[in-house]
Amino acid sequence: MTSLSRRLFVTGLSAVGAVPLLPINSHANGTQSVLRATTSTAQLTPEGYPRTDVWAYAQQGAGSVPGPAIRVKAGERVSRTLLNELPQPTAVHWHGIRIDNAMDGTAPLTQAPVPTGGEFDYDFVCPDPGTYWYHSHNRSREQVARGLAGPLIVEDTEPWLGLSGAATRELILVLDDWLLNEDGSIVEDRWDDLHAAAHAGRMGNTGTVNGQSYPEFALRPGERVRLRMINFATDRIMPIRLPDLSPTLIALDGHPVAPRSLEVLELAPAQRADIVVDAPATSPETTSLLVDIGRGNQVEFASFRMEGKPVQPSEENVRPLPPWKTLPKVDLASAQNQPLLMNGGAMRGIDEAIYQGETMDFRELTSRGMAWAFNGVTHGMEEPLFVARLGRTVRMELVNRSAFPHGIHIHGHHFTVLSRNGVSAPYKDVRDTVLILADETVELAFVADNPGKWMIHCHMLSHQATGMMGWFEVA
Ligand SMILES: [Cu+2]
Repeated sequence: MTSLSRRLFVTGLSAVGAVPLLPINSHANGTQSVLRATTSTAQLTPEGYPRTDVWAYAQQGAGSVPGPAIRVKAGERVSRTLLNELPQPTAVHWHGIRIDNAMDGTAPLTQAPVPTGGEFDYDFVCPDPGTYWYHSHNRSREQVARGLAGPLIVEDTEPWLGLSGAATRELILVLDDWLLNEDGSIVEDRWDDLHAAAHAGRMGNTGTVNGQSYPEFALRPGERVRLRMINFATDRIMPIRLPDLSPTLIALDGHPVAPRSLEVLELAPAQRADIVVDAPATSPETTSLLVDIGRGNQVEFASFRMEGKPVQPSEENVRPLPPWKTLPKVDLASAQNQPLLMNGGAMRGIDEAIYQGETMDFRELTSRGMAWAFNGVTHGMEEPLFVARLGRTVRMELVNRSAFPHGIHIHGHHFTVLSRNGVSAPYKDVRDTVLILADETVELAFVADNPGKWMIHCHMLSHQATGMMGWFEVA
């Protein structure tokens, strides 16, 4: 038996046979809690339909989708030992946390993937309050689609909830999109579907909120509630409507914004928004969370029922969240300019790009399973896109020459969106993931204040897997 086949055999054995024997409580008496990545089932379809086999995170008991909500206060540490009980190597990325590079979970750039039966100690500070999430960052197109993601909530150290104009309570709403067969199982034979990846990505056929089909949330008439909304979908952009709830945006990707009302909230994969809603005091009794699934087709993902003792509606303007005091100010006058050209995909393709050191035309690239490029390099993991000196402001012009939108995520930093198509952005939102439409140019800036190797990639995970990824170094 060769070592490779023996390894596969052992891997297969541990995946099905040895998992219950893993010392899952070995850390229970220490200070480090455990986060298991494991197999589980979930009722993603309505009650009465079969349960779905998923991969899921667990802290105690069975794995769940979404994974258990991890909550800390700003400035506190998250400490979890990842135990991999999956049949594949994995790693956990803590999306949006301005984290110590070694803890960023981006295999293989910042750590080796954790093999089946292996473990890895994650231990890091969460400096900034807000709504975040954690998810697999190894084979993430498949592993996130199988369910490996959970909310990470960093609470402010200053009070907000319950103050005048603020909400009186909060709900986490995780929106997701699953591609299921009729028997409720996840479609497994299309993980490397290049046709989908060269278009808008792997689109699901089943929407869930907090892992359920069409859940109903109770609101008291007149009450003001904070919704922490997260898009867990691998590829689907979700334009969200909350009719009758007068939504007011208060934060994007964790960072506060000056409160502003909005009609449609567009959440790209991985993006978060904190919204304040005012439940109607009298009518209607029910309302919906609607997602536009294309061509103006509004689908109800969840509903809200007004019930219980009415609350005196708040007459006050929505109270802003306390500002972050942790982000260095960008210095555009001395900025390092870094263009990022995005191209590829169906309809337009690429004349040529470098893949694994070889220049190829689009046909050759697609024969290798690649379809996208940054700055003429596809799946560019060999060399950094750029190197920035620690503390330097980086100004990036992201140019989308493809026929599809992309949600670009920069690891380890939050950036300010300066302009779109040359027009100064009215709000100067601070984000970690920005949606760039076809033929759009977005200019952003951040202070490269976090040393290490940081990924920059499209968070349409089908695009990432087929070439739209790279990294930069801060040193
Ligand atoms: Cu993309």
